[in-house]
Amino acid sequence: MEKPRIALIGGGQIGTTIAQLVAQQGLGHVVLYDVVTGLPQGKALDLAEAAPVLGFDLQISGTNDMAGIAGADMVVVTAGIARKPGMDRDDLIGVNARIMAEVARGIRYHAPNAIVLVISNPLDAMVTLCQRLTGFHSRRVFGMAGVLDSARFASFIAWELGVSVRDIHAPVLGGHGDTMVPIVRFANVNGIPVMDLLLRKYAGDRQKAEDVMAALVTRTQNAGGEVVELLQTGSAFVSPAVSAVTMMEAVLKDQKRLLPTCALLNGEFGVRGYYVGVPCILGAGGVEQIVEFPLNEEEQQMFSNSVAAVRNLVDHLPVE
Ligand code: TXD
Repeated sequence: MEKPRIALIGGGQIGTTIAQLVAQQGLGHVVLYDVVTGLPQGKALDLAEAAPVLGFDLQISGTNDMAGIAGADMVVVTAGIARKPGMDRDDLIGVNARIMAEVARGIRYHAPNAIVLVISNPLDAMVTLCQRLTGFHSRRVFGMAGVLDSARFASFIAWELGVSVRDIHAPVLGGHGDTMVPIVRFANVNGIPVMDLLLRKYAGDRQKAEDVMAALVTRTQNAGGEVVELLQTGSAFVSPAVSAVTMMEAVLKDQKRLLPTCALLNGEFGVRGYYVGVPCILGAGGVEQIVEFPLNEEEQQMFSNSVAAVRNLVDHLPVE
């Protein structure tokens, strides 16, 4: 069966890492597009020459002409600037909105049937702009953030409890910013609530367990900035890339995965007309279902606060 054609818009840190993962996993043929002359071509050639060692028979190409993405089945957008120390994701909106305007029009023209995964920050606003300007049905345009944020939450829990990351589920919903909503109630280690394991670790000291969990939540909300401060030259790219490829695989292999996804809500969770991170079933049709569940009072407060932050950003988008 013919492999799908995957177009990566943006051949930077994340785009290049995604290209390598896609090739290694044999997910599909790759075309890397970037505006920097020679960059996508050089990165594609380098990856293509790794094929005999990595053992993939795929077409890997690079282009500075957006016509090169013609006929893509899936488009992944990482085009845009990344944060530097001291910057908030929202500080990127001016530059990245103008880039997204150009990119979205190119996708609409060259890949009108593609499913589009947006990664560029500020994520909730960029995916909104991409969907508006492509005019694609919202189930075909969605964003990656929650899988990454949940991975970070799970990592911090694993390191605190001294258990394998493979046994942890720790969903994070809401906007991809400091107001993101780790769902503590659902955080578990193979079904055992994390809070119960913290109480066990701290000999029943509930206040200590709650303080530790609060610190894990805060670290999750600030995890992107923590990497930016250490790197000084850009933001995280391996964990975002692997998170994106998980979502891509769910679509390309029609896996019906239930994953946190930045999706356009149409009344779900009491929100209409905004892209927010919520549980979704991802399959060949893209966002095939939005999975609503009742939030408790604290979760509802945090979720509403996060939606308000998204709304404030989206309602002030500089580009229509
Ligand atoms: O969870 C998430 N969604 C976030 C996303 C996690 C981490 C990083 N997040 C954001 O992804 C980050 O804040 C940036 O906005 C994007 C891409 O991050 P990356 O680290 O890959 O940035 P780079 O290395 O600067 O790469 C961006 C590339 C670069 O090569 C530019 O030349 C290119 O984008 N670029 C363009 N490509 C195509 N078309 C246009 N117009 C364009 N403008 C710049």
